[in-house]
Amino acid sequence: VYMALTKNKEVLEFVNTCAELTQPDKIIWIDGSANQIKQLKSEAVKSGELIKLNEHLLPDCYLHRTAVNDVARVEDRTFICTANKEDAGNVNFWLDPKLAYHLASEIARASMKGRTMYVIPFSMGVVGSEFSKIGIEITDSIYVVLNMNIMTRVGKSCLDRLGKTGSFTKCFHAKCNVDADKRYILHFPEDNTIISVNSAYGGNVLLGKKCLALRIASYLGKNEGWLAEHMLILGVTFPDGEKKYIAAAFPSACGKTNLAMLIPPKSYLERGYKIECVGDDIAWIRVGEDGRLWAVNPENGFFGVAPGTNERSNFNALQATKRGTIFTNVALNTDDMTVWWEGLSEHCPPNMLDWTGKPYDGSGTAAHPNSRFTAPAVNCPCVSPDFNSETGVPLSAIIFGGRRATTTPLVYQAKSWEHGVFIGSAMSSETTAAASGQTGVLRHDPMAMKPFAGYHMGDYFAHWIEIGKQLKKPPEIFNVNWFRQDADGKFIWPGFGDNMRVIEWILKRCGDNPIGAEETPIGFVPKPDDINIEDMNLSVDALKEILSVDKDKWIKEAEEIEKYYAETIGSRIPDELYACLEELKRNCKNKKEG
Ligand code: OXD
Ligand code: MN
Repeated sequence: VYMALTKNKEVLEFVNTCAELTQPDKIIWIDGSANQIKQLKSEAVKSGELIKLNEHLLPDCYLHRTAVNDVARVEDRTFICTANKEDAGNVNFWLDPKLAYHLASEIARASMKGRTMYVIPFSMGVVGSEFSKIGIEITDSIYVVLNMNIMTRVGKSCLDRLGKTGSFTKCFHAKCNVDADKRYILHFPEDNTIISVNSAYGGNVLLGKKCLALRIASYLGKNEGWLAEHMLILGVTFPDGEKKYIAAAFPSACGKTNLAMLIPPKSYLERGYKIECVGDDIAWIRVGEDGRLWAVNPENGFFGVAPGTNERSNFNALQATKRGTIFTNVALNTDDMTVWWEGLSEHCPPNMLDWTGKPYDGSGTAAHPNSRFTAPAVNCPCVSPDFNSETGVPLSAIIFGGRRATTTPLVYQAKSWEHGVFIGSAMSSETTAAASGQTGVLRHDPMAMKPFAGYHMGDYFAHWIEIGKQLKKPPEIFNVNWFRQDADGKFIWPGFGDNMRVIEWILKRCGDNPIGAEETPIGFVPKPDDINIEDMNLSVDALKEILSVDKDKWIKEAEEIEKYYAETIGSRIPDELYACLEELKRNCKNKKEG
């Protein structure tokens, strides 16, 4: 017996069906009140699911440890379940929907016996905005409730918004026994449904994030004429007060949170430049009535990678974690009940428990390489005043980027929208700890959406081409690579705040009077003089080196792209992209002969 917070029949049916299947002892509807959240936190501390941190130094902050087998997204256990296998595409794993529902039901059956089932009504985007989407997440994890409460807008207002008949994404999560062999992250785009079993790691279980706001939303976006992208959104204020916005796609753990919150170098601050953060991971993008692209961040918090975050690398993110934050799989300083991770300070303090809870003896890392903070966006000192804007912000530029030790220059610009889509489609990056599997392996990750496109990648490219046709003022499209290495394997470009120098060039290439650039076989590259390296520890030669385009390498790159198109993505790739590929090959050859 419980108090339902809604009269919406579909919601009630969903909740009842889940309860009948999983047989929880109790059902609690999350109303979003501060009181209820407080109660859940103290319950989680009692059960050991959360460890309360130093109230003075880190007010309202907690540490959570996952099972050791459950520390990252599991891409090989993540499925798109469409009626026709072809519609999921070759990049996604596919399961027959009937089979998938059956499999998940058998795994989840009676799994909440002796547990509480929570019903979380949540909104991706501002509650009530016509661009927002409502979801209902069922879960047996307090950790999920408390994280969703940071990452999304949660509570009764979402149900009120639905009313009696509104439709929503059905999100079901059961942690079961966290059995890695029975872990499934299932998406049913045609039914607007998500099922996640046997995990309790953020990316697999905070179903509003990757599952709804990217995989399901990308599918909805294709049908409804908009884009759901793995992109940060940042605003740049110029010394004269003008403001421009950029969205940027990078694979997981390649610095999206750092770029979104960057603090410009001193000389830029003195001239009056300012960066503000609209989002650090996801952008929902629409064509505005003015023929420009407009972007909103559907999330309400940051689920950021902890290692490497410090005062210098990302002061703003660190500040955001100082209150109301849940840390996952970081190390615990038992002297003062604060947290630590590699890179937070140069030396590891004594008396640490590692991320598994064992005394840290200096072997391995103290924090897991994919340890995270879940922090409310309002905590961030540079959060944009447009953060809650319903229309979002107009985009002047779109940036693609990845980790590439060689080949890809610091920055280059596409010649057209179609060419920009081609550049995004051809992205590759070295893998990171955000997903399980080997790190440092070069893999294709088109538009940083390889793990997140909820439908056929070829159709996804075609949708991008289609959107471009509707634009009167398309944003300029760029590719950046902060990760070029020298012969000794050291990064040449310092990155972080100095990336502002590249942002400055990018924005000078947008608008009505762009500055000049050098045309190369792959697109426009800055004239070395046009990248400001004043007060920087970088020689002109080093800058020239990372701006250089090696035609032999690009001939190989083009062959690699062609192979990827043919062998991995397969059919449905729009002709426009093949035309760009042919042009790239031609350019590399011509310039070589010439
Ligand atoms: C993330 C990811 O958590 O991309 O944002 O893995
Ligand atoms: Mn991400």
